[in-house]
Amino acid sequence: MPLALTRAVPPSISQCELTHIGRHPIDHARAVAQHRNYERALVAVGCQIVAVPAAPDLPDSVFVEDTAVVLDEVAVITRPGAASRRGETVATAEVLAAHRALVAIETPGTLEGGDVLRVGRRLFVGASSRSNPDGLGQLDRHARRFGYEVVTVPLRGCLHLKSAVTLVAPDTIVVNPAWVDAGLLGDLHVVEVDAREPFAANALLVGDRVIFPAAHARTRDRLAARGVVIESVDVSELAKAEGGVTCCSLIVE
Ligand code: CIR
Repeated sequence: MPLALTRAVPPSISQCELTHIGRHPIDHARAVAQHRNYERALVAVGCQIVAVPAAPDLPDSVFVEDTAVVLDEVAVITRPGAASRRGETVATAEVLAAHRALVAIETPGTLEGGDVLRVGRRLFVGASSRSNPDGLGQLDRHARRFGYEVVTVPLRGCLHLKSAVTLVAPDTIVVNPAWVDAGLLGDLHVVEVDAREPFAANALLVGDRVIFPAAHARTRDRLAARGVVIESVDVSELAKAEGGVTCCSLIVE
């Protein structure tokens, strides 16, 4: 059974980092309720939840995905590009130490897990404002030992690679073509987001099911038409913090 590491929505979430969207009030209680439903969806797709101890004073700590890249053989603890997020990694490392050998991205490298998309033995890594060439180089050295190839992917206008593209089946991606060139990810089936739903390219594949935001109904219909089985979740409050469905968990297969 895969584990899903999650971390509570902190009361300080309104002070979160924002890069490409404007600031709107976040209802903490509503965000907590949505996060609980998200955890239920993780259980529904077969995960066992493991809680990373809460960090009330770290505004983005719910977005646990960014703190590590978990491979079958090793977990790479990141060094987030956002300085306000660097304190988040210690607790993730402590939890992951029970499940994987650990290595870490060291200064001056930066890397955030939201930039890393694994497709088989290839790790596509977004050249975002959060993940710098030194960080990508360190990931390459760590992952290469286990036979992974690291491929840098240019982005335009979005936070992370997984804002722009994610897997919805082992051979199929959902992509926002305005933010990334899907052709750079190799020979995969491509489902484009509806142009009115730019944030709909962030989907969380677990086993053969996909956790997907309820807000993006048009893209959801496109995915369903391709046979993708969807577990719908309302994550509207977390979206105001520029987070999506991959960001709120770290899946340990
Ligand atoms: C940030 O800007 O770091 C957070 N407010 C959102 C992080 C979202 N994480 C992700 O896409 N993996």
